Amino acid sequence: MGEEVESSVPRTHPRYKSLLVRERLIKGFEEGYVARAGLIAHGRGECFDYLIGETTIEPAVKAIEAAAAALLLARNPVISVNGNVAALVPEEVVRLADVVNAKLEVNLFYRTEDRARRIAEILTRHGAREVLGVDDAVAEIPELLSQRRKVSRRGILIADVVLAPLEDGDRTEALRRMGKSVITIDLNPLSRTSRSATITIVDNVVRAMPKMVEYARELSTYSREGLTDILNNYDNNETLVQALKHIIKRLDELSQSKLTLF
Ligand code: PTJ
Repeated sequence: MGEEVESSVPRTHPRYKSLLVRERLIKGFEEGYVARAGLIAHGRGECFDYLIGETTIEPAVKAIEAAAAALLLARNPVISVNGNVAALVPEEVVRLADVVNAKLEVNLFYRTEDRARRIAEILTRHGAREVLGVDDAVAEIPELLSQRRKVSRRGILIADVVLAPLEDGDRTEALRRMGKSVITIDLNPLSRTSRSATITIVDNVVRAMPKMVEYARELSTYSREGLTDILNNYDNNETLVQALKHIIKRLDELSQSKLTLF
């Protein structure tokens, strides 16, 4: 995760880690680069994380592996960065871009030029050599009305694989219609994004991103055939089914007092 934030939360608090993540987003909001709706989106994510058990489940590990393979195989991979991602995992997105040789592009649902510039500055501070999507977001994704339609000609417009954590369903569908593979990270296995992405990692971005870097490093030693095998054996529908089954089983066990919550 990014730089430490000043926190009034005592380290002994049982939900210390989760509260620190919240504070990081609040700080990003106060600094003007996390959208107001980003705070709400995070609350929705937290709710699903509770149901999942705040851990990286097996279907997510499979999706992370497939995602790393897809990024390594891509001709023009792009990592799309919004306000929440910049607040929570700036260092990891820069590292991942390095390992898989991807471009970094700021792409915002609630776009303002000020927010885009601030996010690019954060990525640069964490070591990014180039950040697209600020002054060069002059191309448009067809049939998309939100501000997310504004993309770089050298980035998302020509990408074959786009990693877009915490994405919205409309853009995922629009990118798929353009023939691109979309990898998303979304704690909600029922969201339109989760359902329409090529690869859905049902996990918290703060756990999934460091794991993606790890897997990408390991898989970067594989042959193209080895990576293609991983990708061909991946089934996104099955991943979503398994994530839902995990939640059902967990809630069933909790409701019979077979598990403790934390
Ligand atoms: O920075 P901007 O302007 O691009 O805006 C970003 C937000 C996130 C506000 C915007 O994309 C948005 O409104 O997203 P949604 O439609 O609320 O979707 C966010 C999805 O991410 C929801 O399904 C949440 O459950 C999920 N989510 C929230 N926090 C996390 C998460 N998934 C993984 N890790 C999280 N920490």
